[in-house]
Amino acid sequence: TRTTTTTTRITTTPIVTTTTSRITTTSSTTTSTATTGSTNPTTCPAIPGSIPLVSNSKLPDPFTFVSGAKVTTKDQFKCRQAEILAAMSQYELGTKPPKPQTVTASWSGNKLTINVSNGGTSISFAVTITAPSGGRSPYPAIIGYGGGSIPVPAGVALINFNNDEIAAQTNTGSRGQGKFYTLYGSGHSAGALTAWAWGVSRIIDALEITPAAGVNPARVGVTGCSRNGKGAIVAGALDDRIALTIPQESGSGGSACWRLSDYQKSQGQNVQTASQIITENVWFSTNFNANVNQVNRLPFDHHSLAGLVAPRGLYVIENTSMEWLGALSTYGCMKVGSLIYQALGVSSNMGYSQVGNHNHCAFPSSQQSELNAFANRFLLDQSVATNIFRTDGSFSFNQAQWVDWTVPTLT
Ligand code: MCU
Repeated sequence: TRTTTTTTRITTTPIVTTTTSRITTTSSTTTSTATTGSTNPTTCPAIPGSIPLVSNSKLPDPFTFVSGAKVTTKDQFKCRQAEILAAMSQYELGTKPPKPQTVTASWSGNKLTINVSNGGTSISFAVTITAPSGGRSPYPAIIGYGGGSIPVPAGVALINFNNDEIAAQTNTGSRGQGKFYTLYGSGHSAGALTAWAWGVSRIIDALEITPAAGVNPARVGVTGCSRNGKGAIVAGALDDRIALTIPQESGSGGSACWRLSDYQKSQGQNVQTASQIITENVWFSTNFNANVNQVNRLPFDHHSLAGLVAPRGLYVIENTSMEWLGALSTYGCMKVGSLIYQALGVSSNMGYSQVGNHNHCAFPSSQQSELNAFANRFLLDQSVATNIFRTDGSFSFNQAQWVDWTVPTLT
C-alpha cells in the first residue's frame, strides 16, 4: 500500500567523503586510488569536492568524467565508478561510512552476532544462516533482506538479514531510526538503502573473521524484493565483495531510472516517481529532496547504479504486471546499464528478466533456470551461460531517445 503523506524539503550540505571497500575518494585536495589488482594501482583524477548538477534530459554518459575527460580503459572506469559513487552519495543516497573501528562477531547455533563499535558507541545485530542440504562448507550464501523472496538456489546458504532493525522504513517518520543511526547519529546523511548496505558490509566483515559460520565470504550474493530490492541493488553497488546482486521487483529507486519513470508518468501511467517516493518513506538521503522535481539535473541515473555493480554478477528481476514499478523504466534503465557491462567486455555478467502475470514478489517458475544459472556461475563457480535480457512486456524502448553517447570498448 502507498501512503500520501508529505515531507518537508530539507537542504543539507554536500558530502565530500565517500568510501567503499573498493575505492576511497576524498575531497578535491587529494586523489583517489583504484586498486586494479594486487600490484597495479591506478591513480585516479581528483574527484570534485562537490559534483555539479547538470541539465540533461537523457541518461548521463557513464564514460565521461566530470572534467570532460573520456574513459577509455577498464582501469579508468574504476576511477569513474568512484566519481559516480560520489555523485550518487551527494545527491541521492547519502554517505556510506567506511568500515568502523571495531567489528567482532560470534557464532552460536545458526546465529551470527555482529558487534560494531565506532567513536565510543556500540551496536550489535544478528543474522541467521541456514546451510544448504547439499554441498560442503564453506558454502556460498545469499543475504536476503527480510529473508528474501526468491527460492534459495541449490548448494547456497541463506543469510536472513533483518534490514529494518538497521534502518527503519515504516514511513517518513522513520528518518534516523535504527541501529545505524544509533551508531552514527540520527542526522546522518545516509538514507535507509545506504544504511542497509552498510549493514551488509558488516555481515561480510563478520563472515571474513568467522570461519565457523561456514560461509565463503568471497561468494556472497544479496537479494530483496520491492523496497528491499532497492536495498539489494544499492548494497551490490556499494560493496565490491558482493559477487552476485539480485534485486527483485525493485522498481522506482531500484532498477528504474528517475528520468524514465517521470516520462512514463507524463504519458499517463501510474508509475512511482522521485517526487512521490520521498513523500512515502526514508529510503533516500534528505539530500535527494532538492532535485526530485527536476531529475534532469542529476549527473547520473540508475543505469549508473548498475554501472557501480559492474563487472560483478547482476541479475535483475522485474514484473510487467505491476504498473507502479515502471515496466518501461526498469527495462530501459537496465538496458542502458547493460551497455556498461558491454563496454567492459562482460555483457553476460548482467541479466534482466521481466515477467508478468504473478503477484508482487512472487517468483515465477519461468525465471527459475535463469536464477539457477546466475547462482551457479557467480556463487558456485560453474561455467554456465547467463545471457539473459528479456521482457514479456509490449512496450518498446527507444534507446536513441535516452542515450546520446557511444559505448566505448574499454581496453
Ligand atoms: C516497489 O517497492 C515499493 C514501492 O516503492 C512503494 O511505493 C510501495 O509502497 O511498496 C513497494 C513495496 O515495497 O512493496 C512490498
